[in-house]
Amino acid sequence: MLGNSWFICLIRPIAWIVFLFPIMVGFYLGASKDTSLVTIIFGFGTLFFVLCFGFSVNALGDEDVDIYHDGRSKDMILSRQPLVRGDLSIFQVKLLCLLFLIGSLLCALVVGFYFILTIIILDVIGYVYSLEPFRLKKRPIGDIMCNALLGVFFFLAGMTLGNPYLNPLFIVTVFLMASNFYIPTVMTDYEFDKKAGLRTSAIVYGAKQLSRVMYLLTAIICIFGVVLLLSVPFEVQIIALLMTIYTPIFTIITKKRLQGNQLTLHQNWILVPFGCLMFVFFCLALLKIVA
Ligand code: GPP
Ligand code: MG
Repeated sequence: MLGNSWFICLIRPIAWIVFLFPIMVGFYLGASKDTSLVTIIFGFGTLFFVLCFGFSVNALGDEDVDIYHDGRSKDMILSRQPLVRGDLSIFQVKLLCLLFLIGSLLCALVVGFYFILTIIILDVIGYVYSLEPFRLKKRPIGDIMCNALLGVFFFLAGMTLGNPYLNPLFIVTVFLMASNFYIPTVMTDYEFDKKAGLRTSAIVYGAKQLSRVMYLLTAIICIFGVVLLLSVPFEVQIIALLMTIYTPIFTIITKKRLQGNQLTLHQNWILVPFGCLMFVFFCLALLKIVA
């Protein structure tokens, strides 16, 4: 069955939704009549390889943690990853990672300079987040920073497929939003990461501190959202409005589902809204291109 194939379990396309959302928002903002079909095909081809690379190196680095996972709050039961089950050897996964990396760089060459730059940065963050000697996912703050930067650079990658709209306040808001949406995912991993002996932000600071950070981030995001609503073009206002409405809802739900240091939050609180919105923004981008 496709859903259980080793390839799908390695690359985890359902989990990509988290990153496809900022990509589509960026793609929508940058899209214009000048965006060519070749750019779209090679641009999305590149992003496919980057996502394959990021998730494969993550599987490579996380074998020690994934072995404990039972499916909670994730797109799949991670203990069924091909490396954990022995369907693939470490050498085979390393080889696939190398192919994905080369694929991402070659496809990006067709698109343009700024796009290549964002892709190199994304590949580097994917590597340092998951693999030793860096493995920033096991360092407090490092885990949040990497994911927040992934959110920003996936957004910029989507946008550099067309004409970049570089509003510093908007980019900072994307960064803060990505941080706010990542924090609960590190809280849901608390039990497995602790068993594996990792020192993530959730383990070092505890859920109470991180919830306070989420409240602070939410307040700042809402303030910036209102400033953006009052100062940016209509197409950016739509995004600012969505950010300002959904961020506090998400933060309150997270707080309600917290018991001690363990958060039980269904993955669909992120995957469903992000999945629907990414589809809407993709369609809106195509409309801008063909209209
Ligand atoms: C999942 O991380 C993987 C990533 C955030 C890396 C993606 C990188 C790219 C360049 C696409 P995780 O280990 O925190 O979560 P999980 O436990 O789901 O593997
Ligand atoms: Mg992992």
